[in-house]
Amino acid sequence: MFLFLLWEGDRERANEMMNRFALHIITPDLKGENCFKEVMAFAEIAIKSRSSVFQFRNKTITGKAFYYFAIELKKLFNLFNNDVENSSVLFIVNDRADIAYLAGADGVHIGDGDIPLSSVKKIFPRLITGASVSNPDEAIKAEKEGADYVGAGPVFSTLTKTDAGEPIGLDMLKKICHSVKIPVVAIGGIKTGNLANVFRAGAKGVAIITAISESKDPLSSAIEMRKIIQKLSKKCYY
Ligand code: TZP
Ligand code: MG
Repeated sequence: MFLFLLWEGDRERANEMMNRFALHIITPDLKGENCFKEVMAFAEIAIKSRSSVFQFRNKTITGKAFYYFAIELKKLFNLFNNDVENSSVLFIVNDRADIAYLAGADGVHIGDGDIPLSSVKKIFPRLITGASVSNPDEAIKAEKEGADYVGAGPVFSTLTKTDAGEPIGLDMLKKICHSVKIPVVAIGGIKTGNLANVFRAGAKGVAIITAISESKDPLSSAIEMRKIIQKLSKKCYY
């Protein structure tokens, strides 16, 4: 009986982990006068599709605008997360740990050009911290320095991040997944058609921009992705 309860507990924890990082919806580099509305619409898609993570990313607006958008996004997530039992969307800010902290976001996602992971963890220990990696060495280093998850990519070719380098491919993704215990989230060129291969390689989640931003019906696309991922993740765990 005790053993059974233990196993049930493990399964619940595995499920929780799986859902926590399973589907990240990331904003594209929106700009112009409708930018704010479009960012909020993206957040609503993450909420309505019951995605796990909404990541606010924008390389084009000022730090001040980024800060104010993050504050407004936090208000939206507060409203939603107070409303819904047992389900919430993690709010993660790209690049800026300071803004993530000031806005009260759940976490920050950092890459090579940002405040180093070890400093983020020291100064902002409360923030869930993700780090971008493209090989096992980087993933192992990020795990040692306290990353909660790594974003691995670009797995496939993408037009979104022109400086992302050559696609790492599924074999490298698999190596990264084997190299660390923290969840690996695949990014770059992820579509409904390659989800199965990505999860088979060991990813615990995916992060998407184009699959939503270029969709004719972004909400339906996000829901479809989430449903496929739910099925795939179950296959991986049971
Ligand atoms: N990092 C690697 S690829 C990428 C980022 C932020 C962009 C997302 O890719 P896509 O193909 O638009 O979903
Ligand atoms: Mg960055």
